[in-house]
Amino acid sequence: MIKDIWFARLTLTALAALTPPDIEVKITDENVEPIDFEEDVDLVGVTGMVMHAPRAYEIAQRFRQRGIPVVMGGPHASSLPLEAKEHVDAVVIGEAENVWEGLIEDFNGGRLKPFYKADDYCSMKGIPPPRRDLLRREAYMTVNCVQTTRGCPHQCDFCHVTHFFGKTYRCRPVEEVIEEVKRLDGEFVVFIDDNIAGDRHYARELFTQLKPLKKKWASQASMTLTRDPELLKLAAESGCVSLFIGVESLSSENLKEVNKAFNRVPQFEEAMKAVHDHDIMILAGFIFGLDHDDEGVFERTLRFCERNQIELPTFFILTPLPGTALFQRMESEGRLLHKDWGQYNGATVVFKPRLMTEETLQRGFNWACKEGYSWNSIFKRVFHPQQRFFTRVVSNIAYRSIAQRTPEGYLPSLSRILQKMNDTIPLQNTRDLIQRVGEKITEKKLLIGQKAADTLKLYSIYNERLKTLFVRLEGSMDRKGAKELVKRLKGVLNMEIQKVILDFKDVGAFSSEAVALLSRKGLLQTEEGKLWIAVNPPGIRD
Ligand code: B12
Ligand code: SF4
Repeated sequence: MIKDIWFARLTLTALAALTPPDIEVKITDENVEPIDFEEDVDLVGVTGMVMHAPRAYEIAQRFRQRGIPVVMGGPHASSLPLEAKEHVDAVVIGEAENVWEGLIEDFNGGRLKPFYKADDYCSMKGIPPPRRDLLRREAYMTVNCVQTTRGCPHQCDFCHVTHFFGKTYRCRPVEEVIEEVKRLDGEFVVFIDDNIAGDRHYARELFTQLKPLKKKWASQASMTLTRDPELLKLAAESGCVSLFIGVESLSSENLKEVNKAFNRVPQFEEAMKAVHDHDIMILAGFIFGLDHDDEGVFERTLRFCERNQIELPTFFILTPLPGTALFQRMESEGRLLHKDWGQYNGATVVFKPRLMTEETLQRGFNWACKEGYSWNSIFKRVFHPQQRFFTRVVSNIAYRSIAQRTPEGYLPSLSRILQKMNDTIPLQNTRDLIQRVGEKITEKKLLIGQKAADTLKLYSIYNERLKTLFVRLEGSMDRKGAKELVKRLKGVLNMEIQKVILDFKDVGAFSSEAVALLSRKGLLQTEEGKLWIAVNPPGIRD
């Protein structure tokens, strides 16, 4: 049987390990077993991410009805402690290491406080090994989950990690990690860090000391690791077999807007290749619905995954999690649809996207999940010469079984057209080009030096709400390029697009024939120094 739950979260096993040894602890992970609400217990602790909040409150209510006090901690309760407190007796805000023992003493003395928050982040030295013995081992692919660091040096607007851990990036002493890993059964370990290579020196030391243990491991890392050949090689030599990498978006504008510009789009293909060259499998995360995403994003992203043979693409719908900068922005812009936390699960639209409707985003996401794990797409992604072909196939089959539960989706009708509207047009004729300033250029070399180029690049983005296509042009335009542009525009104006705005600001040079053609078609106006024009139906003049 392929298990849905791949590995156990460390949360409750870590908490159990912090509990004084004379107290009996039982863990119930509702992902894999039902809760016994009649169980004879003195104190209940619940945890959960934002999407688990409604269920966590329900569980709390059931125990409190029996007079059993409930404590809640974890990402949701830490972001919204006042809300959580309405449902439980005490809330632990942030890490438990420095407060859990005190809380238990207070409980034993009958003076449980409403909130517990440590004055500082805990030391990573001497953290007791998690109580894996309390888990139903057979329910998980592995319980060998180990944490080596907490936090992340970056601060992406949509991510909860830096909000939770502050700007700290703390590392456990390498020898303690190694001791813990040595004691684990089996050869496979999951490092559940958010960014295992956030501190280069620490990662170097960790990987070096892992090498002799001959374990295989998986973890998460930011894209910066792909630009560090030495560290990547060391990771592979130390047993790294797969990495979850947050690629997030193929648009530099999107990445800049969410404070993730350290993901450099022009280097993505190279980055994926660098990881593959070390036989490391890639689980790549992509977010749909960012402010520069139009209807073309779903297909564009999936084709990128296929082209780069990304073994396990994972798609998420942008989700403003409470506590994040993204949440604040969306709330202040009035774009949150509701605060039904159960739907803040990364698979449901909970905000108003900028360039498409909620429905288009939801259906497009559903399409990408299903199509991404269609046999056709799996074949394109898994057949490559790197090692572990069998693992690639088996994990794709497992992901496919999850993806198939996604509701029906469809590829937005304009998707193909939008891809076409972004195809570069090569320059055919370099003679007779006139720079925008009016100077004639004859030398191609000069051309390139003068901001013109031997291609015409199109950056097209469609706003479904305004039914408007914005096309920014960059490079040089000869007659052939102008003709091709006219042809493509005629094609789009036949569709539901009502308006096209062309922006010629970045066209460094035009041929006189191109200017004549565009002017005749009513597409180019240069009056008042403006080099842009809006085209409205009935559209382009014949
Ligand atoms: C491993 C992991 C996963 C694994 C989970 C495996 C599993 N079987 O559940 C996988 C990869 C599957 C996963 C998936 C998802 N994850 Co995740 N995941 C993590 C990660 C990296 C580590 C979790 C962990 O074990 N931490 C180690 C323990 C020790 O820390 P902790 O849980 O925070 O617990 C400490 C305190 O919070 C506190 N505490 C916590 N609970 C309680 C309860 C009580 C009673 C008390 C007293 C204290 C307490 O005490 C602990 C010790 O200090 C965290 C990031 C992180 N660093 O925590 C993200 C994180 C939890 N995941 C997150 C998200 C969003 C998801 C997804 C929803 C992503 C998606 N859109 O699909 C899915 C949901 C999956 C699901 N169905 O539950 C977010 C949650 C944000 C939020 N505010 O809700 C986090 C914080 C990452 C992020 N980028 O923001 N995830
Ligand atoms: S790099 Fe990853 S873990 Fe770090 S802040 Fe950004 S999304 Fe979060």
